[in-house]
Amino acid sequence: MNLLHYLPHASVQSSPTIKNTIGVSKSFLLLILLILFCVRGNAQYSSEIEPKEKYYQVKISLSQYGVMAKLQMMGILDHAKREGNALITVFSESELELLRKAQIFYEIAVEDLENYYQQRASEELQILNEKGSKEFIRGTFNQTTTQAQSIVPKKFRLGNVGGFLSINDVAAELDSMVANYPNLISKRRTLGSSGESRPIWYVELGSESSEGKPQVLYTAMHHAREPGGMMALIYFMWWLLENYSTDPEAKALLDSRRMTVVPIVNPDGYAYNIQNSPNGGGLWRKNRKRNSSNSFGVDLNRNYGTYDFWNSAFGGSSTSPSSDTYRGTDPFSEPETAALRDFIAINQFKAVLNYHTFSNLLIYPYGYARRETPDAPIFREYAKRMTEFNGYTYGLDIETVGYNTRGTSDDWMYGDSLTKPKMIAMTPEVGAQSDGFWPVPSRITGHCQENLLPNLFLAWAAGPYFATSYDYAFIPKNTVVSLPFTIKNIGLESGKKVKVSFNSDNLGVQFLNQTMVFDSIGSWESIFTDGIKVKISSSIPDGPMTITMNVAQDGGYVTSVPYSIALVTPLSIRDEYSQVDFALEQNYPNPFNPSTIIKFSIPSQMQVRLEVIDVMGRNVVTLQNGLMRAGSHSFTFDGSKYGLTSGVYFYRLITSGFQQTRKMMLLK
Ligand code: 0X9
Ligand code: ZN
Repeated sequence: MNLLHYLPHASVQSSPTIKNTIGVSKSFLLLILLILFCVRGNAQYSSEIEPKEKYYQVKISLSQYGVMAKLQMMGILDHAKREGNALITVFSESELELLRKAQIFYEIAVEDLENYYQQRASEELQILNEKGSKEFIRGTFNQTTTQAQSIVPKKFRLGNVGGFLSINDVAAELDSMVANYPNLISKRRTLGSSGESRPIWYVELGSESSEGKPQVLYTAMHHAREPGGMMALIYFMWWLLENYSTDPEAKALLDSRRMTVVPIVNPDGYAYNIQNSPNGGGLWRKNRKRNSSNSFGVDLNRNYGTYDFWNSAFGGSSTSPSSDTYRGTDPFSEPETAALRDFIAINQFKAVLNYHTFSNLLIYPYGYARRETPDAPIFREYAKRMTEFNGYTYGLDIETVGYNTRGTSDDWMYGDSLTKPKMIAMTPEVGAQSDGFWPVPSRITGHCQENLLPNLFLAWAAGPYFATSYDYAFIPKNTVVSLPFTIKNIGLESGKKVKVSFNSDNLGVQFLNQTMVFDSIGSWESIFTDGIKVKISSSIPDGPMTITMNVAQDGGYVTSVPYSIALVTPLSIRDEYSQVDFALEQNYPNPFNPSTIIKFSIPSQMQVRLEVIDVMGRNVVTLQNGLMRAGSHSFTFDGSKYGLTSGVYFYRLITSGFQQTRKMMLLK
């Protein structure tokens, strides 16, 4: 990487204008203009005539009566952040005009945001160049789970647009991936053309054996001023490719998933920004469609169908062509969104991430309404896992960005189940509030790193993917006990022959059976079992200890989770005269409705825990947890108290000398 590349151009060359062409006759000029106009082919797209928009960071006081509702209905919010009783957001000059018309008062926080970004980046580049430090530019971010995940791919590089790769750079990167790893990535292909006839590229990652395997889609740059998402995807691709031969996770993913990447959905807007601001900082958001009213651009993330989403009564996009969130004349009126729609129709994507920047968020549908989807449990679970390490805030639009949005990619990709299969669609917003649209170069790599795990996770989730859980238990030594656990397929496809195994490198741990194979576990199905039997030698001291639970995922990748237990010495002095032994009886009646009796006996006074759990292994109620006298005991379990549905439940007795689980059935 050559740091000189990052130096801002010494002087920005001004393009030749009519003024420079002194001495040429007027009619000749007109002719040239006419030719230029026709050669362009598409009169709807023309960037020459329009004066460049100016962008401001604006502060709007929310103490103005009804201002939030007004803004929402105008649909012009795109990057709003609440700070105390004010809203900080980015508006163009045209949008400030709309605010004035609507009599909304605002304060200007940053006068020329584009200039602010450029200054900031060039100052850092200046320092970096003096220091000659490469490491700094690469940034560091180590909140990843595996060793391999924490290492920046060798081939990953920054570009010249304020540290971001240009359109040509992206093409070169994709082609270089293909040249280096021809068996792991398809050639750079085109899924459609932009309004100004630029190709919208995609590549497909996956080894030969991934043919026909679950498909997942990644896109970036619906918005021209948000190159951070594109960088995160280029980084992700290099990571997979470079680690295929050494890292089991990279290998398993490339062998068992098909990952399609569309790095630049809106090439016209990005080209426009690069043309106007070659060193980064350009703030154009939309595509470059010439609207009939002589303004430019449609917000591609407000232009998706269905009609009902696009036209939602809750607002969330603008009908003013000059607004940055202009929705266009119809759903899919734009060639870029139409191309993605058609591309999705001929594929079978299970899940998708549509990258945006910024605010450290992970957003899921619906955007058009203030409510979650029927798949809220899936979205929540995924978002929770995907943000576990990067700490992004997740939720609905209104819970994250704070406004609702209509006509977004996610609502259509998820919610239109008539024209294509349902996709689990989410939007990461990369980078902190202070990074803004054009983070300084030293921050870019960190942003890519912090989104690697979410990218990997979603690829896993597109197929079968298993998570295990258990309840922390105390178990006696020198006794055969069963280890209860739950295995849940949190992936979007069912899995076959799923192997779970336990191991410990402690010689005092003796497994009677170490492995269980589950023939088939459907998507989102979970199975509770206590089928693993273990005996722990009394030579191991009392206290907490960990054994490892391993799940063989798709492609042979093994995920391991620690299973923690507390070891206790079984009561050695049994009450010699005790008439009773340990026993947990079958409940009566069974099946039951709504209540049943659970009886057990213990030979001496001891700590006892008796609990009811559901098939997912979740605790329904702990009926007893404490010291009890020797003899038999009986508890009534009343299912109606816990709002239970009909089905199988378990009750479990755990004491320092004995442990057993039994099944019972609630039949309503
Ligand atoms: O407003 C947008 O389009 C996105 N924010 S941005 O600042 N990058 O423009 C957020 C849209 C997210 N909505 C859903 N994915 N539902
Ligand atoms: Zn965006």
